[in-house]
Order: sequence, then structure tokens, then C-alpha cells
Amino acid sequence: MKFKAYKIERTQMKLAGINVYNVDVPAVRQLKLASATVLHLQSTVVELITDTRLVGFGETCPAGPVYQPQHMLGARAALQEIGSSLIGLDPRNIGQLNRTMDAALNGSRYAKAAIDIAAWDIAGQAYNRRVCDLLGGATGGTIPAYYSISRASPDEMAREARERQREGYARIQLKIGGRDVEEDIETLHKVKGATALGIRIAADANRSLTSRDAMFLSHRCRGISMVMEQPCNTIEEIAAIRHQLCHPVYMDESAEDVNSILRATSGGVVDGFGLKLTRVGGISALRTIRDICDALSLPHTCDDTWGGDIIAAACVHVGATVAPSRFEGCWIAAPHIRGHFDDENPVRIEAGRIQVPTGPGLGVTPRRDQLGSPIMSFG
Ligand code: 0XW
Ligand code: MG
Repeated sequence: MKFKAYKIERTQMKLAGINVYNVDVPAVRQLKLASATVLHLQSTVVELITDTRLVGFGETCPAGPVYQPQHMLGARAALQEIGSSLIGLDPRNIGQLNRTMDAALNGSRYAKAAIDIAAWDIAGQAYNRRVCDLLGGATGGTIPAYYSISRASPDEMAREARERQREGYARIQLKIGGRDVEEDIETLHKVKGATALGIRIAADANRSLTSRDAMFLSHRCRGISMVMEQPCNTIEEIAAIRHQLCHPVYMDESAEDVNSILRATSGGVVDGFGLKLTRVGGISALRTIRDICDALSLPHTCDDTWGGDIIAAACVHVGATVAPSRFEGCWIAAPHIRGHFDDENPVRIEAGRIQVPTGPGLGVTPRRDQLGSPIMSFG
């Protein structure tokens, strides 16, 4: 019996140029965290131009210079360092692209993430598939979003929690910390009283609590079903008190890359993660972390710290491929910012859910007038 030999046709594609743009992201609703208030930001958008008609877009947008070590000008300096090393590579070979970036510059995963996202956008368009299809397939047409409630008085936060639950959110994150812990304890009790059973609550201190206050808060909120997100500054501080807390602990800011996630999980330090797409290195790294969490039955979110429709689409594509039993939802900046990069395919939340973009690649294309002239070009 003879078998017919099928040959995979190899088409050529090369990266011919890269443009980097500054895009204003005006805020309509500030987000007050323990250490900072996020307002108007400038995002960094990367355009990968191939020698075919295809272009892909990526984005990175740290939430200001204080939330985490990553910051806007740092991303741009890193892109300056790595940009020219990528010209001539096949952007569909995302592994090679990432290895080349690592050979050109140590660290700065959040800048490399913008290139990685744009490469997935090109690969999706080249194969006529959505990014979520290339990542293993979507769980459905929409995925859950969660809402982050800015730090405010206990009554205001409780009122907003009730409103968001009525709007359709199944999960809310409450910003705590950076004030007297008594106010946070009062807030959590008032939120519990104001919301109906079933709402999932994350109390996010954004690294700010002392181990003493984290223990006080957890014990005084013993009857509240909630998770404590990044209560203290470091993995070590969290590890030291973890078994004295009454609540599951999720790691966010300390989840910096695949290795820190392996350290935290092998040490049994956490029960889940608030994952940030660009901090960990983009879609490729988040895919690996998704699979680690799946194997260890650890729930997690798929978000970023801020940004426009490109980052939002990338988070939603990965989020759409997470097993529902592991998925804590996506946070996107849309409710906090004015307008969209792509008016025809905006990534937005309706009744607590986000529609997975339907076009090939990321399924969003920023308007040219919004990009303006590049601030940096290669090739
Ligand atoms: C709520 N977020 C997803 C957006 C802000 O950048 C902070 C972040 C978090 O979970 O810490
Ligand atoms: Mg967080």
C-alpha cells in the first residue's frame, strides 16, 4: 500500500520594518491603589511590518512608574536596544523572535511583550485564525471580566460593589492598603453586607500591608469568602505569614515571569495568581504560565496593568483559552479610559462579559490617526 506524501508549503515572510508609536490613553475614571493613582497614561504601540501585505500590532503600558518596576520610558529604551536585531526574521517563528530578543537584551520582558503580541497578531493573520485558536481554542464566544474598585471610603466601595454586581460582574477586586487597616476591614464587611451571595471578592493590597496588618485583616474578616491578592511586598513576606492567614493568597506583582511562578508554586506559597500579560513577557510566556496553573489546579486572571484595545484583545485571547474552572476573569482598562483604538472592533465589557474578537490575529487594528508618526523606526 502506498501512502501519499503531503508537503507543507513553505511561504517566505520576513520582518521588513518596525515602528514604535506613542498613544495617549486618557482616563475617564481614575484607579486609586495603595501606592499610586492611575490616571492619564501614554501607551507604547509596536507595529511589525512584513515584506508581505501583513502588519501586526503589539502594545505595552505599565500603570505609571510606581505600581511595579516597569515604566513607560524603560519600555521604549529596551525597544531601542532590540529593534534592529529582529529585521529579516520570520515573525511567524515566535520562538526564534523571543530568543533573538533575549540574545540582544537581558530582561525587560514588558518591552519584548509588545513584539511578542504583534508577532502572534501576524501569525494569526497569516494562518487566517484568531490568536485564541492558535493557543488551543476558545472556551466560548464571551469570557468573564472582573471589575477593580478604586480605593475610597467603606460606604462608597460597598455601594459600587453592589452596583457592579447588579451590572453583571461575577467577581470584583477591592483596592485596599495604604491607609489605616481598620478602614479596610470596615470596607470588606460593608461590601459583604451590600452584595448578594455568589460574588467573588479579591482584596488587593498591591504589596502594601505589613505582615501584622495582613494577619489582623484576615482574622477580622474570617467570615468573608475572599482571596487576598498580593498582600505584602515580596514572596518571602507572603511565605512567612501564609499559614497564619484565614484566606487563600493570590500573587500579582511578585509573579514576574515563568521562573518566579515556578518558585512560588513549588514552595506552596500561593493559591492563585493575578497575571499580567506584559510583565511576564507577552502571549508566549502567559501561555506557558496558563499551562503550569492548569497542571497545578491554580486559578488565575489574565490581565495587564493598563493599556488600550491591543493589550485588551491579547488578554482576552489568552483568557478565552483558560479552562473555566481555573479562570478568574480578565481585567481590561476599558471602563477607565476614553475611546478605543479600534472603533469597529472595540474590546469592551457588557454585563460583566467580554466578547472574544472575531477577526484573524488579535482582531483589532488601531486607527492610523491615533498612532500619528512613529517615535522610533527600524529596518
Ligand atoms: C487592577 N489591575 C488589574 C489594574 C491596575 O494596574 C492594578 C491591577 C492589579 O490587579 O493590581
Ligand atoms: Mg493586583
